[in-house]
This record gives sequence, structure tokens and C-alpha cells, in this order.
Amino acid sequence: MKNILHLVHYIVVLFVLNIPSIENVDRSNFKTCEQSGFCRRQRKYKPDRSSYEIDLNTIKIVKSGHLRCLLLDNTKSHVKFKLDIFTLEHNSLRVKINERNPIRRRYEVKHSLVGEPKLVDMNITNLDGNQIQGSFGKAARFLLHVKPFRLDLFTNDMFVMSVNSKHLFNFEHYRKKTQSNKTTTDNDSEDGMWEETFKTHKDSKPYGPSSIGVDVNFINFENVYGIPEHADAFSLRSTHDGDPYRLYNVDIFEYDLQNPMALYGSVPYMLAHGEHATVGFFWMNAAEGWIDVNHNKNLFSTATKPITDNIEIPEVTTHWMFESGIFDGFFFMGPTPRDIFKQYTTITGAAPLPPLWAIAYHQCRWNYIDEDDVRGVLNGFEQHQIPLDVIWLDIEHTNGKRYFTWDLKKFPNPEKLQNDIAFYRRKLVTISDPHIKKDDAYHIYSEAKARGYFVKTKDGQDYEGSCWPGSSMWLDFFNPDISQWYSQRYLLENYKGSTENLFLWNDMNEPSVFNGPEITFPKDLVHHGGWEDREVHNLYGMLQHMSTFQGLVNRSHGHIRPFLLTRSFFAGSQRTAAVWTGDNSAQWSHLKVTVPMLLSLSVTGFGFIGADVGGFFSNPDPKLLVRWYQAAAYQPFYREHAHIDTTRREPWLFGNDNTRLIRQSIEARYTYLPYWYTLFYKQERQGVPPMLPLWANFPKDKNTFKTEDSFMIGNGLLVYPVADADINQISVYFPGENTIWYDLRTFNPYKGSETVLINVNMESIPAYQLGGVIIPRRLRKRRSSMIALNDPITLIVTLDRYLEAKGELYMDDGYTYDYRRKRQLVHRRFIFKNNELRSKSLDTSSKFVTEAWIERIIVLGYPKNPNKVIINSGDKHATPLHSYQAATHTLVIRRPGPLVTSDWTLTIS
Ligand code: NBV
Repeated sequence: MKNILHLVHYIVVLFVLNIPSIENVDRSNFKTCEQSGFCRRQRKYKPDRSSYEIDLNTIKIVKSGHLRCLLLDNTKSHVKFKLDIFTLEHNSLRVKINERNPIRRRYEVKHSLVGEPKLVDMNITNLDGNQIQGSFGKAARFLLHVKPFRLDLFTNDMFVMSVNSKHLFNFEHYRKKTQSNKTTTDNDSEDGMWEETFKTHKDSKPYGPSSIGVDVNFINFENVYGIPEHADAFSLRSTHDGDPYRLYNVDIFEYDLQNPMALYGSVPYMLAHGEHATVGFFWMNAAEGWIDVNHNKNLFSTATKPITDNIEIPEVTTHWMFESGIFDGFFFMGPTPRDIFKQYTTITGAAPLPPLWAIAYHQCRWNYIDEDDVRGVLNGFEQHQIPLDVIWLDIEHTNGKRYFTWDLKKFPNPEKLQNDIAFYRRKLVTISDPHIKKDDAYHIYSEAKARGYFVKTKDGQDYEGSCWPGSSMWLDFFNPDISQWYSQRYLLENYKGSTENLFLWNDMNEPSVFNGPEITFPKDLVHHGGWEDREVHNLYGMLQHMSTFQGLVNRSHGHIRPFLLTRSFFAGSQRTAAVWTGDNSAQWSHLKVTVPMLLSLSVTGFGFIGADVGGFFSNPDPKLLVRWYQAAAYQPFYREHAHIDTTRREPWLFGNDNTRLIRQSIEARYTYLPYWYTLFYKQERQGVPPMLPLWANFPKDKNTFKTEDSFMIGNGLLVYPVADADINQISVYFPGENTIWYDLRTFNPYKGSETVLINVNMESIPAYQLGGVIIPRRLRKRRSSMIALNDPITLIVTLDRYLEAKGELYMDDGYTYDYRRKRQLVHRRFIFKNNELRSKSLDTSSKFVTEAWIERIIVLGYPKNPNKVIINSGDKHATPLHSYQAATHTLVIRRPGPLVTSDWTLTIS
């Protein structure tokens, strides 16, 4: 009955607000490139030769690592641009181009940067009057062509990237509106420059055109990746027969797949990978963007490499178009995948280690209706013996969508509820959206209103739009005082009914505005500092969640690690929030697309990512649900979530068999938590995301460059989710030459570089461990991750063809910052070599004390039954029991016994 009431309420909301039906995406709500003035203009711009030139006389070295010169547009000789080149640590280069004397200041993004990028020396040589060469870093080099302007980039003497070699650099300088350019239709070149209407919305464009376009080309590459968020292929497709990929944070109802349409978040960062190198280009710009991709073959000449033998070289040409801002491009020279991860996260920051419980299993629904419902769900997990760490409350838990409040009829005692949830060290997450209900009696609204904290219209009024609560306003997070005030709303004394056991979810933060153009802010809204939304749009969601994060850190005086999920994001969001792929659908195709979508996020710095298990919209059939649970057990953020209209979908509602299969998937996830946690720690330290494309581990294996039906977790696990109904075989490609892969259920080994047909039934989650790797697991069954914190560890050792393997284990208290502040951590390295397995510390200053011990060691690929196994730890020696299975070459050593914190050696003879 309650569900029906909710449904009715929802339909009424949709009707009253006149927002599109949830069942089909209304594409007409969103612009195509043709309908976006600047995209149309930039896409049309195709001169034979670029009119931009460097003024050689102006070149100067401002300081070591920083070259500056003027760039002239010789068709409009009065316009001059500043061009700055910075050589940065870790083989990276930054190039900024801005108007020299703009009549209006241009917006420069700062929030993506984790700090001021560090300069390194550049060695400049003037080659021949038309080219300046600069070398920097580890065998990296740039070549600046003077006439016309063009920039070529080399790594290890390989020509890898080129800017403006297709002559598409086109900087629309700010200009005064004159009589001749007032009209929008009479002059092609001024088409859409001063005003634009989309559906019923008029964009006033008070400052006229300001867009920038440029081509960035990846030479000798066939595949490029990144620029999330799109529900599309991992290796980006050519866009010549449709729209470019769009970057504009919007809320799309039931998004379509295989589509370059914009979604909730934007990361203007693209990588190219080939056998010889991995490189990247990040354009730090928060305005609306469009990117064309084309796969070509070309003949190349550069000063150092003339065209040789007329060989055609593959090239991916990309055309980037942003509505405003400056050109602020970072070029990452690789040359390896791991170098690229390091380089990008040196600039934008690495995702931090989440609390342990946050990488375990989450149960969510729009909505768990009241306290009894929540308790009932928790009981269900007990009764069916399914582990669980987090339960979530969506918007209906609030008093009329007034965030930071509770519907006290349904949740009369939220603190008690949280304390009860904490019994098994579980957590509660509540939602907090950025729209603020216009209601004088609502404390957040009245205080923000009185302080003038809302985003303004172009005429200086508080902007009002509609969202879930009806008439709403939006906080102007661009003002640091407002962000700080907002962050304080999360303090325990301000967020009544919250406890330290409650964590957060920021949704609708693109922001979603039901009656706004493209369901978001009008572009001519004005933020703090006088910036139009047009200039900063894609930052809004990030500013909200950064401020939420700060609130959570301050709530515990910097002691407890926050957890926070955001729907909208930008480059740098990874520093403070986990991201999910929003409102997907209960369809097999949506299960499949999770892999390319999550990989695109992974390679652009987002490690803590997931998709709604089961699909948000509509009801999955039980097979799909089970398969989704199985796939997501091996994806970083693991949460079931469903739309309010769907039937209930807790794991035990689909019959005993399906309950068992779902339980097995969640249990499998829990067994791997020590491995996941170690990988998340490595991500914080080295920028390597836990979920990886196959090529990140096998960069020379060409067969993996387009792979998007499988992925790896760390360097050790290969996962092939079953994402089709009714199949009993899947085709698995095992990457790498001379590798061995072990099926962990059958212990069967498979050879690398081969494709094998594998039989599957509903029990199967095809996952393989690479020979040469040691993976720590926890095999004891528990109710939550946090109560398993001191449980013993099993090491799975899979040997390579040299009978060697290595791995790592990271552990700490699972929830505080003591691992950073007090070195309360354990970080071990395990090495198997010459019939010996050793454990030694990777961090000698580590201080964490734990009772966790090594309970079992399973060695796969061990050639013979040993006579004896001895373990030495300090001055203790023991001979643990072992057993050997000749058929599968499996050696199991039982209860070897050392604490994970101690040094030990196991000798097999
Ligand atoms: O808050 C309600 C939902 C939420 O459950 C979902 O996860 C978000 O992506 N929210 C969107 C708003 C309504 C979507 C139809």
C-alpha cells in the first residue's frame, strides 16, 4: 500500500512539474551539436591553413620550466594571445593559451588541481627559425612550429601527439556587440553568437561568443579512451556520422546506450594507448564541451622524422570544442600505462583509501520507507546469512525533501536507528541534494536566503527553479564562504538526528532543474565572482560534494574517513567522492555497458565507481539480477539500488536458488576485501585504479586494446562477467604471452594469448588469477566487513612458469586517518621464489597491531608433493600440515600460523 502511495505521489510530481516520463529518454530535451551555436560554428571551421602564428620575437624563458610567447591571429591582426608552456615533473607538459588583453576576464579552473604543478627544467633549442625545440623529463620533447602554430610531442623519440596539425585551432576572442553582428541569422559566421533559443529557453549570451576549438591528434595510435561520462564503448568510436561526444553535466532520464550524449559528469581527459606507448591529454575546462573523434591513416613529417618510405601511420584525430574558458592543456607523455596513471593523478589527485566498509556490500532503494522497513531489511540479511555493511535512505526519509531533516513519522528516532545499525558495525547513508526547498520555515532555506547564498539570475535575483521539493533554490558553492557554511550543515550539532555512523550521498547535483533548459541551470545564471554558469557549469556538482566531504572530515575533527557518493563529477572529484553511473535500467545491455563505462572512469582517475546492481529503472528478471550481482561483486563500488516504482528486490525475494546465488556473489566479494583494500591503498599512493582494462597490465597485447567485455582487478584477477541471458558458454581471451591463468573454482590452468570457450551455468562467475601473483583473501563468513577486521588471511599463490609469485597485503583499522597520521598500518610484501615464500614489511615505520594471522596458504601450479614444509617466524619454527593434489598441482598448507604483522619464511622441500 505504501508503495502504491509513493508511486501515486511520484506520478503527481512528474505531472505537476511537467517533467518527462521516466520510461523513455526524451532526446529532444537535450541539444545536438547542430543546436548548440558554438559547436555548430567550431565544427564548421575547416581552414586550409591555420591563421595562427607565433611571434618569434616575443619568446622568452620566464623562469626555468616556463616559456612564454605571443600567438597572433593573422586574419584578425589585432587579436593577440599569450601562449605559456610549462614543463612539469613526471614527464608532463602544460600549455596555456589565453587572450592577451581580453575585454572580459576568462575563467580558469583551479579546483581540479591537487596543488600547484611542479616545474622541471626545459632545454630549449631554436632549430631553424621556424621551430623551437624543448626537451624535458625522461626523454620527452616538444616541437613548437612557428608558422602556422603547431605543437608536436615526442616521447622516447616517438612522435605521439600533435596540436593544430589539422589547423582547427580557433579561439573566439571576446568582442563588443556592434550593429553589424547583432542579428543572429543574417551572417553565417556569427550564427548563434549573441543569443540562442532552445525549446522555450532563451540564452541571452550577454558577452557574445567565447568558444575555443582545437585539434589534438594521437599519432601512431588506433585507440583512444576516457572523456567520461558516456554510455558508450571503452575504445572511443569515430563520430563523423553523428554528434561529437558531449561533456555537459545533465540529468538524463533513462539514458540510451552506444551514444555520445552527455551524462551526469564530465572529465575532459583522453588517453591513447598502443603497443609502443600510452599518452594522455587533459584540457582543464569546465564549460560545455564537444569532442569529435576520427580514426585515420596519415603520412607524417616532422623536423626530426621526415616521411620515410611513404608509410601510412594510423592516427586518431580529435577535435575539442569548449564554449568558453581558456586553453589549459596537460600532456602526459607516459610512456607506460602506470606512468600515465601517476602523471594524471599528480595533477588532479589520487582517489584516497575509502573506509573498509565502503568497499563491501551496500543495500539501497528509493525508498526504505520507515524505521520498521529498515529493520526488516537488516533482519532479512541476518535470516538469509548474507553479509551487508551499509543500508541507504533516499529522498523520502526527509521531511518533504528538506535535506538535513527527517520525516519524523517514518523515522521518529534516527539516532537509535543508527545505533542499532551499528550493532554489526554497519552504517547508514542518507541522501542530500543541492536544491533547497523554498520555504521560510525551513532553516536551511531561511538562513541561506537571509545571507544571500543562492545562485543569481542574470538580473541579480535569486534563481528559482523546480525540483523534488517543488520551488527550490541552489546554493552558490563557488563562494568559499557558502561552501564552508554548507559543509558545517553536516556537523553533528547542525544535522539533527545524524551520528558518526551516518554517511552521505549527493544526488541531482549536475544540477538537475526540472524546468531548466536541458533540465539544468540556464547558462546565463551568475555565480560568485560574476562567472556565468556557461563558464563553470561542469564544476557545480564537484563543489557540492567537496564541501560535503569537508563537513564529514570536520565532523570528526579529522579523525574518521568520510564516505560520500556523488552523481555529478568533474576532473578532481575522485579526491573526495565515489561515483556511480546514475539511473541505468534493468536490461542486459545495461549490465554489459557497466564494464566500458566503469573502465572509462577508471582510466581517468576514478577508482571508486560502480553501477546500480539490478538496474535502477524497471524490474530485472531473476537471472539478470543474479548475473548483475555476480559481475558487480568484482567492481569497485557494490550497491543494489532501485527506482521507487519497481517491485522490492532484496536478495531473498527470488526463491531459494537465486538467494543462494546472490549470497555466493556477495560472499565472494567479502573474501576478496583484503585484496581490494590493498589495491585502494595503492591507488592512493600511486594513482593506479583497482579496476583496470586488460591493456594496463598487458600493454603490448594488441588483442586487448578494444576489450570491454572483461576487466582486471589489480594485476592479479581477470573477470569475464556473464552478461547475456541463456548462454552456456563464453569465449575467454587470456592476455599476455607466456602467462598462465588459474580458474579458482576448478584450479584448471589456461595458457596466455589463447581464447578458450568456457562452459558456464548460473553458478559461474568466470574469474581467473594470473600465475605469478599472490592474492590475500578472508575465507571466514561474517555479517560485515568491519567485524572481520582481525580475521585470519588465506594466501592464494598462483605460480608462473618460473614457479614464482608475488603480492601485497595492506591493513589498518578500516575507518580512521590513523594510517596516515600515526602510521597505524601493515603493508607486507609476499615473495614466492626457489620454493620459499617470504613475508616482509614494505613500510618499516608501520605500527598497526592486529591479531590477524595467516590461516592457510594455497599454492596452485606446484609441481610435486613436497616432503616437508617448515615455517620460520622470528625464533619460532613450525611444521604445518600440508596436502597435495597431484591432478591439479595444488598444495594446501594449513594453519601456518604467523601474525600478518610479522616477518616469516615458509620453506618447502
Ligand atoms: O532520489 C531519487 C533518485 C535516486 O534514487 C537515484 O539514484 C538518482 O540517480 N534520484 C536520481 C532522483 C529521481 C530519478 C528518477
